[in-house]
Amino acid sequence: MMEPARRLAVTSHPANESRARGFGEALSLAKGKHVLIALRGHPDPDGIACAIAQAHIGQRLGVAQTTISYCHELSHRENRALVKLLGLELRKIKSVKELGRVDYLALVDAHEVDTDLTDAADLEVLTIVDHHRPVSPPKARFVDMRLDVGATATIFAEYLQELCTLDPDVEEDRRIATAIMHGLSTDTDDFMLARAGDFRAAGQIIEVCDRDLLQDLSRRLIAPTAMDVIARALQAMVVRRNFAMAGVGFVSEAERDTISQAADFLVRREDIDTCVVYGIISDKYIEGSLRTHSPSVDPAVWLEQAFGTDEKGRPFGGGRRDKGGFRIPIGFLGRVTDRQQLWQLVEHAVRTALLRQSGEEPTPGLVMPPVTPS
Ligand SMILES: [Mn+2]
Repeated sequence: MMEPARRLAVTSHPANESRARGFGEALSLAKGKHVLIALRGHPDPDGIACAIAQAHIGQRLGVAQTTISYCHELSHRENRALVKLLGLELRKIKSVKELGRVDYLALVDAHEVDTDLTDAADLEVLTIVDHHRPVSPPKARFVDMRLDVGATATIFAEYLQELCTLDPDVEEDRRIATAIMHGLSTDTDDFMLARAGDFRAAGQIIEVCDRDLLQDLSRRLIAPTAMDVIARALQAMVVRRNFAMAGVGFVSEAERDTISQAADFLVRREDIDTCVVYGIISDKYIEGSLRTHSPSVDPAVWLEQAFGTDEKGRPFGGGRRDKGGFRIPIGFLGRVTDRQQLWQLVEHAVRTALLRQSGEEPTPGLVMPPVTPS
């Protein structure tokens, strides 16, 4: 019993110290050089936080310049808020050549260069720090891949601890700590999925965080388009016992994830445990999201029972634990020019399927609230 207790008191393990040292040694190779941290995909808080932590450590170790780049849209509202609140300068590039001379590449929260970033092939990858399972063996001077952490930010919290301890009295240090904490909490679903190492890292970093800024960052912003879809969902919502459903009409491809955001919102209603929000995406598909707290609803099974399978036997829907989604092509019907009529057809079919599945017989005269096609 004594052994675990004693181990808990130790804040850094020898193995971690040497990994931090290895990382520091690799960065020292770039003394006086220009390092490009190329974020992969749509940058998320974990990747962004790790990039600024690496830039900070690099600066301490004599790296002349660190550029943080990305090549896909900074899509999520929260990520734009993060960049804005932290006053970050991220460069959106398609080719490394846009940056002039770059000496080394570095990857954080990823182990491969984004396939959409061109002219990166000739550059040496200096460091790779990531927590995703590698598809191919990562190649770099220094590699730290850990599958037992919930966020790459956890690894950087350790590096910071070993290589340049953050000072709560320095504004810049507080911003970095706050970003790391935010990356940690978003990647671990607010610590629900966090592992021991993530909690240790959070414990180390919390005293340096700017609590006000952290609160601003975690205030989940809602895009106007999402709010609009949520409003439509509220207006159209039909509640039957503990089940709610809402058809939101036409939604563009770019705004498809507003449907799941609306479902996230509706399921919080006190008197229900399961909800489905659906709409027509780009006149091509009926798409919907299911959210449930019910112990008896398995989203994948529930959706398959409601909507069945396509001609190849693949279910239209899938899911896990407390969420699911479905997508049904509307094919030829998409050509209907009267959108109001098309929506009514879809609305009727989906409602009938959902009510049957939720154990209710559809009422013939079910009111269909008007839905403004967007
Ligand atoms: Mn991550």
